[in-house]
Amino acid sequence: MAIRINDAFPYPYVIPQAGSETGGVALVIIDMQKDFVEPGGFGEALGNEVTPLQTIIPTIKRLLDTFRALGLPVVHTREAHQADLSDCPPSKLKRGNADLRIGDDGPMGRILIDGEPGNTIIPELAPITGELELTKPGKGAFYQTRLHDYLEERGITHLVLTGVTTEVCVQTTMREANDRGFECLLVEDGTESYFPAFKKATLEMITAQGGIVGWTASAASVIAALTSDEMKDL
Ligand code: C5J
Repeated sequence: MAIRINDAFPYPYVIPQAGSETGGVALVIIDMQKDFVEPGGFGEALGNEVTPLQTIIPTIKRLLDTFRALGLPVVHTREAHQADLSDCPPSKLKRGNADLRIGDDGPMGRILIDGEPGNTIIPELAPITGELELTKPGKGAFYQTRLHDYLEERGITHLVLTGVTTEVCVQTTMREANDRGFECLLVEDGTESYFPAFKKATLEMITAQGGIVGWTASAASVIAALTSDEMKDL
């Protein structure tokens, strides 16, 4: 049974046979980890005001609840490095002039290191059993991860993307996914940036030229389409 988001931009977004073995949709939640969303983490160390990122938490939670209720796959990512930093290229380690760098001790443990308190997903959106929680050393969720195999094994063709930050890890992931043949929709009110102008520009550039990278829609539109009567029959 197809689902259709009629008011997606730049034109309706259709997921054929959602929930079946031959097609399907997954929710991807990018990097909703304390490092970026809470004070004392990497985001703040880079000089950003982090509270604007917290405004999307209830919206993502509504999407998460919907996907969970329908038994649809959910993928959570964390930008994370191994404790010995062997997966962090020197270019990334040295970039910028922040007081705290990747691997340094911060108020929430070592910055951007897997297993540290700051590297955990915020409790409101914490993964549950059966959901994929991926660590990724890059901005994109496909780089040096098993995400592509995971999606292919489950016949997932369509991705609904959320998370932070819009123009960095979210956009990189959407572009990687697009190049791999996935049909991607970015949830307009389910993603946020430290820079409002960058969020706006990202939404515009991915949907320009007939959806050169993909679609956007509001969380309400996605939820309404997923919970329509057709979907309830699945
Ligand atoms: C950044 C991310 N902004 N998750 N990471 O460095 O977007």
